[in-house]
Amino acid sequence: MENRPARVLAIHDLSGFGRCSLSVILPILSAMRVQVCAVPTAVLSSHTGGLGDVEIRDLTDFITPALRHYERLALDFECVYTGFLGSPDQIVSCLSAFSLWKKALKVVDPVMGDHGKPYRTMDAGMVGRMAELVKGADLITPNLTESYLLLGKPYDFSPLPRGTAKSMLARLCEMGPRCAVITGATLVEGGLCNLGYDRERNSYWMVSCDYMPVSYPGTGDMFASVLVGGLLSGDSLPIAMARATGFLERTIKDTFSYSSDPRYGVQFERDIGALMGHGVLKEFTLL
Ligand code: PXL
Repeated sequence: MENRPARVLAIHDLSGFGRCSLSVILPILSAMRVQVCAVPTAVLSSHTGGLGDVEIRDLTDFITPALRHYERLALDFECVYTGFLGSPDQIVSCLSAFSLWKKALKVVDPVMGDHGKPYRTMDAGMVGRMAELVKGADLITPNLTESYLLLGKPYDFSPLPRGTAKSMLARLCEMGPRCAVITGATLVEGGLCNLGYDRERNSYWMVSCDYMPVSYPGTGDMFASVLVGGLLSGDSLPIAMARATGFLERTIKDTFSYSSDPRYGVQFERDIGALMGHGVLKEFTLL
């Protein structure tokens, strides 16, 4: 019997500075006793969120040959986890990873935008291709902006009534995945929270958190990584959501207290030990 930690194939970019994508996914999942096999889709000197001219090397032609290598090695992955993708070809490679590792938990973080706006690299064509990837996923983790993009609806800045939030979750799951988690939603009835839905159980969940008047890049990557780590360690969906929300709330508050440059990301290094024990679990409730 092969006794080893759970193994994740992580297809994301590597941004050197600014604490996002593989720079946070690798340490977080390792701290949660999960092995990460990183397939970088591009290497960037930093994230693209306001740090000036970024050096970028696209690695689209690396992804499929790397997957073939893992196939030759007959490697098993318990999870395939995709994030920021720069071109339709990269999405095709992610789809081939899904068909190579059919039994893996397929997690798609459909990174496309934030604060009501798509990122510069996201045109309508890419949004359509991302929807194809979402179709093949078991779990998706869009923020509110990405949820509206996937649903083809204009962004609405007003707080969501509970019923609207539930129908958005249900419609995201009608696109294909069994589970959807919408991050950073503001509810009329309950402030800032993360919302989840499991289509097979028809259960809706929410985890609330304190709002800080600041926005850091990479928080979606950090949230989805803790969520994946929790699920691979046996957490239920609401418990994994509570674990991820608790860790993000703790690290965001700590970072805000140091008044660092928000573009430098969340200072999770001091708190990462919390992921090795029982974590910073929040309360979860039914939505
Ligand atoms: O965290 C999302 C993300 C991933 N990768 C790159 C980014 C961003 C967000 O700005 O710029 C390169």
